[in-house]
Amino acid sequence: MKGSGMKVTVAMITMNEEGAIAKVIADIRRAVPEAGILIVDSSKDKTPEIAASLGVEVVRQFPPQGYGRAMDRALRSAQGDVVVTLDCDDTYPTEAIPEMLRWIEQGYDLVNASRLNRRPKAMPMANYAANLVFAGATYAVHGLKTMDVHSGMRAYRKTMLDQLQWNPDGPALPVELLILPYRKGFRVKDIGIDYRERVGQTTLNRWQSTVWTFKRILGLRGVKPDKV
Ligand SMILES: Nc1nc2c(ncn2[C@@H]2O[C@H](COP(=O)(O)OP(=O)(O)O)[C@@H](O)[C@H]2O)c(=O)[nH]1
Ligand SMILES: [Mg+2]
Repeated sequence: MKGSGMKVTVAMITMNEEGAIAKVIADIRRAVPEAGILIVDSSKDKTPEIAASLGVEVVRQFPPQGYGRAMDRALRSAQGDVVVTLDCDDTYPTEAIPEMLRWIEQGYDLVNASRLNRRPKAMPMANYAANLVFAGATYAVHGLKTMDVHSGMRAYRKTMLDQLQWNPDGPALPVELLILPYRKGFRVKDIGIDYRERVGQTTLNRWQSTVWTFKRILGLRGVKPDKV
């Protein structure tokens, strides 16, 4: 980021996002011109060609191995001091990236961009209600205050990621990527963002995602900080 000397990589996972990718890349470049962009791509459509033609680093993961495996690869292969993630479907506001980076500069290890500080018009009521239940459970079990454990928009300090071991298999990895660092004693910051309607089809399987959200919330109960 300008002035701070931090090297930033914006890492996205992509599956058949040819309708959105060029816009999302342009928006990222406008928001953080110095950042590198990486995609882990499992598309059958033109997404990887479009990204490569725009100078983005493309890692192919084909056939698709699911959200978790793709996100794992993205977080592990991104270079630099900070890794910013967002969906490649034009739902998240890239304008919020500089603010997220400022919080990292100020010493936070993870910034979670919450879509749910008020109800987003783009989110169906059932999803909103489910997210409130997940937030309540996360607070009850871990004491972590956030409205949005499923946000795909985050900034992670790379040295923190290097110290964490998450389970990349199964749905709802974002839940673990938020709660695990918090339990380990890293500094987690929540900011509110606006959320837009998706371009293209969702890959979300509601039932699987709900079951895995609770599995991950409960499975992390015993995690203790290894920092003092
Ligand atoms: N590489 C890769 N990307 C995926 C896979 N599944 C989903 N994605 C991408 O992950 C992001 C989030 O998925 P999305 O369908 O938007 O989930 P939603 O936000 O819960 O509706 C999008 O950018 C998808 O293209 C996968 O198996 N492999
Ligand atoms: Mg999405």
